[in-house]
Amino acid sequence: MGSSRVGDHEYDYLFKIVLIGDSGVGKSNILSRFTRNEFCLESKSTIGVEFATRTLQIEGKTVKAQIWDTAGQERYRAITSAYYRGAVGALLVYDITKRQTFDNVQRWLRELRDHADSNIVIMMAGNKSDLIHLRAVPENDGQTLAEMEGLSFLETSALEAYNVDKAFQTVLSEIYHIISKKALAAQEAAATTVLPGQGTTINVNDSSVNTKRGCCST
Ligand SMILES: Nc1nc2c(ncn2[C@@H]2O[C@H](COP(=O)(O)OP(=O)(O)OP(=O)(O)O)[C@@H](O)[C@H]2O)c(=O)[nH]1
Ligand SMILES: [Mg+2]
Repeated sequence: MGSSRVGDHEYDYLFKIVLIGDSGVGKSNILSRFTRNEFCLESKSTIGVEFATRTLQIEGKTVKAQIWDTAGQERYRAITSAYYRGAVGALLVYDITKRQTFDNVQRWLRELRDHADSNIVIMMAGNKSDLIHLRAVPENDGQTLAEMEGLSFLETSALEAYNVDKAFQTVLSEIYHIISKKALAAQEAAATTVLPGQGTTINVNDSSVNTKRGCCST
């Protein structure tokens, strides 16, 4: 399948990824670290929905990751169905210094089950791994839960830029593998059933989105 052209950028695939998790776990800083290599110690709670993109190479393909971010706090959250629509990956973040944010992971998984595609690829991230002296969730607890729920898992630090790229790269590679397998299956089906093959481009509707940016902006 050929490349798509959007603006000046060429890419083979566009994948929408959503950030979820309790308020204050570091979702917006993970996003700014990954897309702009920025970190902000005094960031404010997100209001509404923001997104940012980064294009990278996955197994020789140009993949544009479009990452959506919203507030963890219920009252600030954008309408959930629109947020999850078209998402092929999710980064479910908790804070290793706040047990409650880990206990709430199950709630976020339920929300994904209710609103997102059932094949969505999920990475759980235990963020703020730099705050070792304040640790309230052992890494092993994260690992165990991830295995139980069939999720990928990494501890990350947006502050130290630790495992942030790896977390996204892992999700994007996994999505790419699923998509390319599907494309292959579709090709095989087309060869045997005379039906036209299925496309492989993942499109997301990016209208009605607030794209406010900037560290520590009010
Ligand atoms: N030490 C440390 N602090 C972090 C890290 N990531 C984020 N923070 C801090 O945690 C606070 C909350 O970070 P945000 O990125 O705004 O959290 P959020 O999940 O987007 O919060 P909501 O938008 O309210 O849902 C800020 O003060 C950040 O500086 C990290 O890896 N290490
Ligand atoms: Mg935020």
